[in-house]
Amino acid sequence: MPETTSFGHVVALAGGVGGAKLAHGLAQALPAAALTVIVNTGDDFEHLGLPISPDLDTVMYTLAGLANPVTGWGQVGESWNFLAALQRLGGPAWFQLGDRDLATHLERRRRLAAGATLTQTTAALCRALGVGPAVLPMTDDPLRTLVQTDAGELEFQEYFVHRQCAPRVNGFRFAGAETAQPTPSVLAALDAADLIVLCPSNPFVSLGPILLLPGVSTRLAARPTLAVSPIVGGKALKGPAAKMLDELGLDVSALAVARRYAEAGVLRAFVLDHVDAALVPDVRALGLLTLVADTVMSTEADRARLAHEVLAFAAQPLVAG
Ligand code: FO1
Repeated sequence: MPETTSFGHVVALAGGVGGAKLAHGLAQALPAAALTVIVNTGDDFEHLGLPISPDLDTVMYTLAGLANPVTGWGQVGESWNFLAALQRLGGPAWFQLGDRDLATHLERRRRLAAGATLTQTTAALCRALGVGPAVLPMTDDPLRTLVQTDAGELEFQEYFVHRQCAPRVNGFRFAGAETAQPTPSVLAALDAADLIVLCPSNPFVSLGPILLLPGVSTRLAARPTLAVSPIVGGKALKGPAAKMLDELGLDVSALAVARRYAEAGVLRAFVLDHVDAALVPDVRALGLLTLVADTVMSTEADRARLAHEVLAFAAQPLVAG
């Protein structure tokens, strides 16, 4: 039974697997109607003629209790007949689409082709899978993350999955950012938020695209907003965040992430792991409140525990203060 809290509404901003885990913890700690998860769509791409929204699906499967516990993406108990058959035909198998997952992409395509927006499509898929909290794509417009590397400018999934993050990164470009708008539901959720949580997602490619949408950063700056570090002990728990920080000439530390958000003016508080407790004075010097917690979410219980700790912390200095 979710515990009621003093929060009217919590909005979480999430990208891939780490973000989905904290969103799941928040979903365990809050009534479903009190949580909205805004999700990055910069990683979306078309593959085999299908619209793939990896971060939306990772959040949706995680909140539905269907996520593959080993990879964090895709579904648990997946079978791979489609992929094997595709490979036999000489088709591209570098992006692994399981049989169950394939149904998600086909159904998404059917709904989009019938004229539904990505927001409406995501809501329908989430409803069908029993996901309680609102899961919102950051935009219904095309916005695509391009990774600028020593091997040229690469589409995100080409960089991330096909080349396994091997090329050296020197920047990012967000194609479509000039025109992409956050959806009205995203802006309404942010306007109604009593607390905004930046989940432990990659600050460049997972949360970066959400923050650059018009009106998002100003709303974050005007609300109680905190971030949970995706870097623990100088390492990313998952994904290329640490490698990107290093290749961009930044410190590979939780402090560098706090600094990035603080410089963007979007943050009041930062949550860092016990192993990084020595960084607290430097994070405070950025003008941020700090919470030191066990931020590593190895089990489902860890997700709920961290969510409860974050909510309890935020109830004091960020909302009442
Ligand atoms: N990540 C991989 O590392 N390899 C894959 O083959 C892969 C397939 C895949 C299929 C569907 C989906 O929703 C996600 C998938 N991911 C895969 C994860 C995904 O590409 C990344 O986690 C995100 O884009 C980064 O947040």
